[in-house]
Amino acid sequence: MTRTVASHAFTDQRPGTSGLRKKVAHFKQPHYLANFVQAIFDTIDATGQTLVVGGDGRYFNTEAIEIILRIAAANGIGRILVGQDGLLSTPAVSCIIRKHRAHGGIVLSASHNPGGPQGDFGIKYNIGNGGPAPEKLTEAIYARSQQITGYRVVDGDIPSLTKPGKAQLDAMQIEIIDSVADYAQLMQQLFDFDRLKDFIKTCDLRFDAMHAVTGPYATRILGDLLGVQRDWILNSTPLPDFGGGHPDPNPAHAEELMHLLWQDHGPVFGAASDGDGDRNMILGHKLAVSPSDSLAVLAANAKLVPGYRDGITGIARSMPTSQASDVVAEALHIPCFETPTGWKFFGNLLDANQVTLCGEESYGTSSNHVREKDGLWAVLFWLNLLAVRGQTVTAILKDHWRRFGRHYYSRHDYEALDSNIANSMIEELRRDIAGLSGKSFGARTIRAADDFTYHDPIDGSVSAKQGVRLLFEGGARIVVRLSGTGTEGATLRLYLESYQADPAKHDLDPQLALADLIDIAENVIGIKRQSGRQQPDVVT
Ligand code: VG1
Ligand code: CO
Repeated sequence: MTRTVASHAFTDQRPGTSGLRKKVAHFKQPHYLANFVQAIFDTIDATGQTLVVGGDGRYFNTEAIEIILRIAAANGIGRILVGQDGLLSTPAVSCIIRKHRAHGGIVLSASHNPGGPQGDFGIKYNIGNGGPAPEKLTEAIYARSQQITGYRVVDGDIPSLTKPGKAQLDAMQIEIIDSVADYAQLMQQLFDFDRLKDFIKTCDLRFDAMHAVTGPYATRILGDLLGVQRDWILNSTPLPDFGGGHPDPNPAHAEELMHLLWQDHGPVFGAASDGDGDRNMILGHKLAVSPSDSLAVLAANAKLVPGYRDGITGIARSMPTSQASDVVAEALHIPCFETPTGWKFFGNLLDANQVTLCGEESYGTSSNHVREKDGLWAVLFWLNLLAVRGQTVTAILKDHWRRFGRHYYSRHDYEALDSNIANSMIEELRRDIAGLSGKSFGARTIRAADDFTYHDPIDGSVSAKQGVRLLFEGGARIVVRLSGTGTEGATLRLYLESYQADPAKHDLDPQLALADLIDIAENVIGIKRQSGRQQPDVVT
């Protein structure tokens, strides 16, 4: 039976970089999640259609799925595919939407943010191409959420999600599906699994699932299909609080893996994935690959991997991501696009076949096989490259730098700043932009400065205020923007990049190579001066 529950609008339901993210306690307020879900259904019109639903298994995942199922049934959704145990990685949702021609899907995740009762929760709508809803749609959902006065629900038994099978909720069919099968099949189409199996017998490696959603995927694909030893797949059981950790695969948060790779006779390959399985970190022995470099290396070597044997049509990177991939695109005579931060901006370019590979500096890389970034895909891509080239990660990276030059790169995050201070810092910088070009600081001269505006070449939409850029002669850059995924105060991200062509200077610590830019950033923006912070919270 369908009934309507009266509620009132919440003013803070505008999705950020990747969906709506708030503290768990905020999401658990009566009607908060239900309102947003009703706003999605009011906006998309999926009556009689198929949707996909799953999450990264964090605290509140199962309760949220139950709420979504009740509202979906009451809104006339025909069929819902739900991941077993409520689990689906973000790239798997994308894969399943595409394969089963679903109308769209709902991803429950706050990605790399910590989970548990005190942690974060999130919800995101993906469209029929498998990718995050574009801004036009997220804005429409937000607008609807501001007018909502109630939502519809169906009462009745919700099936247990622990086993694959079919059930009914009112007129809606619920299909509980194997969370891994479709995704694993796609990976087998893209990579040379026979070769990988042989290679893996010879390779000392570790994969860290960080107690997040990639556990079951890594166990099936790396373990069962490729023969990686079980104890080399670390933290493979998804936990509602990610074992108390921060499921962000970077050198700062993947401490256990870093420790193993930095041992004298440690493994030669290491990788990790985030809460929802869309990020990846790649490590060699005592070496962390910068995500921007990773995109460039994959692009330069794509033809060695079966799924990309015919070459790539183009590359897209988010604006703050280093220009390492631009240099590769130039050498390959293919276009390179610069988009705002967030995977939703890659969808149009991928759908129009303008690009094959996409990447972000925030440990995100993927291709046209789905419309999300894809952690395990990047790991398999690297392993396939190592197998074909018969070289270590370190050798491949150094060879890449010799050929294309090195883009030293780093991101400094200042977390949970007072929002007023952070906003006024950015506003002040915007006011100063006009006067900055032509200014010199030591050996560096600012060639141009602006606040990045993106003109989508496919649908003509315009996204302004995407980050302040200081562009220096010779290609160095300083970029500053505020995060759109945080849930506490404001997080300010400072991105630093400097190009070095000379191979004799390719072995510096990035913080040293970027030291003068770091000083210039402080001089111009004054983050430390204005926030009172002595240093960034996270350096990657
Ligand atoms: C961050 C990253 C961005 C990424 C987004 C979602 O956004 O910088 O590159 O797309 O997280 O990643 P922001 O606005 O905080 O800088 V995930 O793995 O949350 O889906
Ligand atoms: Co993520």
